[in-house]
Amino acid sequence: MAETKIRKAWCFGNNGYEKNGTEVERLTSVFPSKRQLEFLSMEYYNFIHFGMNTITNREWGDGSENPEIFNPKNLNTDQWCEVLKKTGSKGIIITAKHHDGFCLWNTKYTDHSVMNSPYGKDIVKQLQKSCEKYGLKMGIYLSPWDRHEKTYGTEEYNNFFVSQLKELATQYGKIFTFWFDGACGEGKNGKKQVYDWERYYSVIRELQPDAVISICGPDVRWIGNEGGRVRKSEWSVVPANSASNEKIMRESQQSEAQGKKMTVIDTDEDLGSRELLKGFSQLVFKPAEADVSINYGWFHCSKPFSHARKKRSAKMLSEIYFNTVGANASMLLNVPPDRSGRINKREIRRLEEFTRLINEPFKNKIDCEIFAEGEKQRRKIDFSKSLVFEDDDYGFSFVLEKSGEIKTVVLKEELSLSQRIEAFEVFAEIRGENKRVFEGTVIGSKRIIRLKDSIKTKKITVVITQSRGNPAIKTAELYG
Ligand code: FUL
Repeated sequence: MAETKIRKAWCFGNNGYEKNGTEVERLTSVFPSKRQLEFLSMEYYNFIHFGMNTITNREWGDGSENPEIFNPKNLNTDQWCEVLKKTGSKGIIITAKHHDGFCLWNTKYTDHSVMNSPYGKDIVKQLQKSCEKYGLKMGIYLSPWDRHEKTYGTEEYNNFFVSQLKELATQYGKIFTFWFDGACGEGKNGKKQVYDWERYYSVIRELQPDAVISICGPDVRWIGNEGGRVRKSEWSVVPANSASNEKIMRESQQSEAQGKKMTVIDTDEDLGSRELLKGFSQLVFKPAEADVSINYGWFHCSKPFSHARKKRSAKMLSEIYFNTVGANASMLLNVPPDRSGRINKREIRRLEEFTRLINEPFKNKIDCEIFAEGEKQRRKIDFSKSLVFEDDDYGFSFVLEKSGEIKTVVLKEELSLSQRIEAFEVFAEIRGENKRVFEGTVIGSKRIIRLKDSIKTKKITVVITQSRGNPAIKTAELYG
């Protein structure tokens, strides 16, 4: 970190990697779809795990639960939306059906639903209305694995699943994601289902063309754990088979008890470096999403000493936010309502503190001039449109009117041109010398750089040291 000389590697040698050429063209011709870009702009949104398990204090029901026991007395989807909207959410994904097969909507295809419970109302419909009222998007978690449905394990189940999917895709307004869990994909209870994924996907593409299909789907990549961990470099251009449904199902939760252990990830694992991609002919754009729960369980648990009830602290959650949203991954935070049907004070307090912590670094935006720094020329820019580097540009700098304290730099890559940037460094001018204060790898949809020590400077320079073709920055901001 003691580096004081700006390394203009992108212009001179690109760390030994080709700047252009056929391989670079191959990699940079993998683009996000419009629906993926729209999804990426959400950054942070919530899961609501709610259903039969909330009543029985379980994480995985077995499908034999009697709908008679489902009667949340105070269920209020407006309250969910109010709490989540206030704490920064952009959308809510509801467990319309979890593995136990109990449906939260008015479905024609099974009796195992809210409509046959004493509660008797369509919860997905209520949530749709509340989301519209509070300006939130709605997403659907529909568990492929169904422990109640008799046809599970036969071809007939695919028809059943498609019928349910069609109901959800046509009667509940615009859906931003269909979230297909990989859990127990290999089947348990002696039944193995051959899922007709392609058929599910074509139904969604036809009925909800703007929705992304997540996890066991082509658009959003499960990060591979449920503890909010991300890799050192989270790539969005990856080999097609590194995110295949078979792999996801193998690595997903395999038993109720295993829920406790779903936090492991190899943070050095390489999913998208040039060395790796060279060996793969089929590449896809598949950005990462980290799903994590506010407690250690996914469903609200009212048993005092249960592991599932244990809290993740606001501080811990805010670090997960900076390491996901701030490092090219989306954050899907689960906030489960309690058995009365409301989000509990216990969760609300932590959410409020979490929001305070994640907003803290962005209170003081620094107004300054920005210059593209080239070997031959220096030109003023303003990010009203993206900065696409010229061949001799090595970076860009923020120039303050007078020396000020800098704590945070936020960068976004222009992903409509693919993910190009592989390495970058940040320098601060201190007593006339450029001192390297940060070095990183990917930028992607967003990179939040919290500088270790707050720095007093008049000039911050961001240098791109390695890139696949000319780097392209969408926005760059500085905070004190
Ligand atoms: C897992 C499921 O088994 C959990 O119950 C939860 O729904 C989580 C989001 O995905 O695979």
